[in-house]
Amino acid sequence: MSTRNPILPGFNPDPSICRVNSDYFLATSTFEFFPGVAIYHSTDLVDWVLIGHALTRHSQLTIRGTQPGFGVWAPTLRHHKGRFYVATAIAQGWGDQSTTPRGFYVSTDNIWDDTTWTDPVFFDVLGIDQDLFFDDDGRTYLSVAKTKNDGLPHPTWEAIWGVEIDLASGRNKGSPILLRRSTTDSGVAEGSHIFKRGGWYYLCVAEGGTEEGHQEWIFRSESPLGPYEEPEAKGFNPILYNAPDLPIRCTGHTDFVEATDGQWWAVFLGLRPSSSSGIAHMGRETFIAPVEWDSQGWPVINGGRPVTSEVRGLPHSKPPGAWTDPFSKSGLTKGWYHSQTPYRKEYNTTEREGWLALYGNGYMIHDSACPSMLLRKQNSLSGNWSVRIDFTPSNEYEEAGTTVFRSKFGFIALLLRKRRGAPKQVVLRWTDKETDSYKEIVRDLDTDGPVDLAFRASPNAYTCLIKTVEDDEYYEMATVSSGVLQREDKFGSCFTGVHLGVFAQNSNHTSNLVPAYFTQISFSPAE
Ligand code: 6LW
Repeated sequence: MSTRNPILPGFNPDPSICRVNSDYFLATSTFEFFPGVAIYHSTDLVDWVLIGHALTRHSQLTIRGTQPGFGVWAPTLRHHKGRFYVATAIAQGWGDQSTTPRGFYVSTDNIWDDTTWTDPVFFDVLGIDQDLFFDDDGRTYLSVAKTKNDGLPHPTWEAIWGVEIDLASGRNKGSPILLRRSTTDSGVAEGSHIFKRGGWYYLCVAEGGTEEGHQEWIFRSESPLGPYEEPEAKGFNPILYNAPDLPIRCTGHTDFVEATDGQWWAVFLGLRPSSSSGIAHMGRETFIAPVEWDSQGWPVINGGRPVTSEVRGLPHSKPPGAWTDPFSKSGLTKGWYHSQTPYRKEYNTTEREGWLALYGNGYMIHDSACPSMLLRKQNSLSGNWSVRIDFTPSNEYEEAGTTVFRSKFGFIALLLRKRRGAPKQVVLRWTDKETDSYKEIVRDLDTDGPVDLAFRASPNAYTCLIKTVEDDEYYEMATVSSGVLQREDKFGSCFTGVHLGVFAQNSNHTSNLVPAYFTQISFSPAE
């Protein structure tokens, strides 16, 4: 029996997993997107359903003007005495040590209801990738990646520190203790998780940086705060590493879970770069591999072999199905994101039956605050995304359309606008790294009625299409390389993944007078 990796295709980095009886829950990081920390559920580790988010309110997550690649970083998801805990941090950007994130946890006794997560309880130790470990004796430990106090503008997360905390207040109960300082060339140690098996406390650490050197190391101790030792066998670490010439690479940032049948599994992130553009525009996705324990009690991931798309020992996975949102009056289906925390709700599904009404605000999709844009993670490299739009701009500043959106540095937009004294136009606009600006193709439209806009996605490019409702065939505006979706010169360019979405915007820094209406928004995977 085999299943296909990744188990969570599309933008799903930094997975953290826990099991409650026969239910598995998995959290992934969401960066500058809102709501924050995606939570998935599965009963077989193969088919996962998004059940909600841990950070859905301004009091939990306010990110505005946050640069791409910052925002909500790696979470840890744990279950303890009937409550679920998500620990994470919000990275605001590089600057100096004063911008080091202050981590926190939120908790709930009902993971199925987003509204029940508490407000943040902040920790004392600054850092990233907060991990909570609940020991059998009732004590709680925080482990966290810290930087060197060297004042560099780009701090290196170089060591994992641990401390016992008071769970209710989040406060330290002692001084933090160094658990592991990276010995890899990159000097990076992050993404720690502590778990217990057979009397040993295990500490797993993501080392080598998140790009090509990414790998996972394991240590163990008789006590949660160490000292942690390495396996005696030389070269046992890293326990997970895929070389940069493999189709799946940058594997690491692992969390472990014991299944109901006693089999252990590792979940971790990885990249699948396209053969022609060389970039992985889907971003860091969630993968799984079986874990065996050797005679000395050390974990061996995937039999010590590199991770591939085939996973032995799990039921067959269903490929992602076709998706659409009926836009019922009760609201949107789960899985829509904003870029950044919205100032107010700019959409409704009530004013026109079966349609989404989107009111453009004064931010454009290339701005860093919260544009009026609704996004979904693209969950298959190939597929067809289409939307029907009904939009009659009331002036030349108002625009609305659909987008392939990685970040303000990398997007493709297919939009409608009106020029003074001229007919309505369709504009294909995309980011151009050479000029640090945009490229455009413009075409006049001879209809005032609704039109269909579509992207045909392949692993290497997006074909951008338009047709009127009466036309049978789409007209091809152009095919744009997926390479435009990544700016290697920008920090964290591989941290996030691509979305498909709709937007309305105004180039005169004010809100639109009329809404853009959307219906029949759908994505049909073709892999
Ligand atoms: C994550 C950290 C990392 O918190 O990137 O490169 C951050 N390493 O482990 C975002 O995924």
